[in-house]
Amino acid sequence: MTKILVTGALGQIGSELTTKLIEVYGKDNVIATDIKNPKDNHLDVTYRKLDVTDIETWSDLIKSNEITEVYHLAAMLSATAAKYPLKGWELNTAPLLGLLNMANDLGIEKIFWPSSIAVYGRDAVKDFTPQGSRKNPQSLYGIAKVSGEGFCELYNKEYDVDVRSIRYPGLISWKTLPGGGTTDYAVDIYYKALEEGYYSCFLSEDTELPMMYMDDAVRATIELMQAPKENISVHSAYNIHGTAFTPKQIAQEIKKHISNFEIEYNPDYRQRIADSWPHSINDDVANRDWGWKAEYDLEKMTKVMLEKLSDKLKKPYK
Ligand code: NAD
Ligand code: AKB
Repeated sequence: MTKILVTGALGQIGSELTTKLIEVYGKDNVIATDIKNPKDNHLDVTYRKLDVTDIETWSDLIKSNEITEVYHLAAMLSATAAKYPLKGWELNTAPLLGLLNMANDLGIEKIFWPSSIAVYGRDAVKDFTPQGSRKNPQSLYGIAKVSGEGFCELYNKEYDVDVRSIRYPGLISWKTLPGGGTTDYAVDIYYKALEEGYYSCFLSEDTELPMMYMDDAVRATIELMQAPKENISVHSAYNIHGTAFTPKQIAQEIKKHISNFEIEYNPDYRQRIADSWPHSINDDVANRDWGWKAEYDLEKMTKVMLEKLSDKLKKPYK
């Protein structure tokens, strides 16, 4: 019997991934946790307040609920981690190491932990970055993700912990707002296009970054976790490709639906982080090992984002 615990469940990915896990494994087999108070829980499932830096409470929760799979999503994203490096480092590294360290003793059969395209830095191949391209990130967040990937590889090789990971690109969704990332502009822009018809973008017009629609990201996560163990050849984290575009290209796509939409470019501190990341990702290895293939490109995603957000915000645009 699979019993799942999700950390950071009220965040951008957690909100949608937890809902999908409930659909796949049943409401009685999923526990959502986050540092937020129970009154902020919007998920229809058992919720426990948990700070993942408190390993003892985390371990008690896993033990008492006979948890077999942990999806560890709690983290600080790149832009916030650039502002609070010490806190970012502590949250993004030690809890993962703590979880891997207690996995075998607590009978955890599988762990999912997300990495990021931020592991690549200055010396990586920029276009369709291959799985094995050089990882010397220039952001604190990227350095923490490279360390996390190292922990996963170590605990898999030395202690046979079944931990699986994906290097998510920037994720785009309409249900929950992103929190403190460099790719957040690609969500904000849809809100502002509908609400104000204008967007001031914090990245320059030609900054190309790898991106993915949330439905693809959630599906990738479930497919990786359900893949047979013997198919998994990467124990650091898999590259996955969704789409890739610049602020100018997404603005042009939005203008096809909202013709008077206007954008200006006012790059800030996040530009340096974005400049150090790949433009697009090669995911041949994920495709070979567990059949990964994205379904959403910029055109299809823009159509869905505008339709869903227009309903949510009650801002008709047609
Ligand atoms: P998010 O910021 O939206 O959510 C993180 C959640 O963690 C929040 O709900 C927050 O309350 C919670 N949290 C913060 N500190 C905590 C603590 N000490 N204990 C428990 N919970 C705590 O982030 P997200 O976008 O959902 O990202 C989830 C994971 O995916 C992270 O590891 C992130 O690095 C990774 N990732 C995200 C993206 C993206 O575009 N969203 C891309 C690449 C990788
Ligand atoms: C961020 O911008 O920090 C995230 C990521 C790509 O890891 N969206």
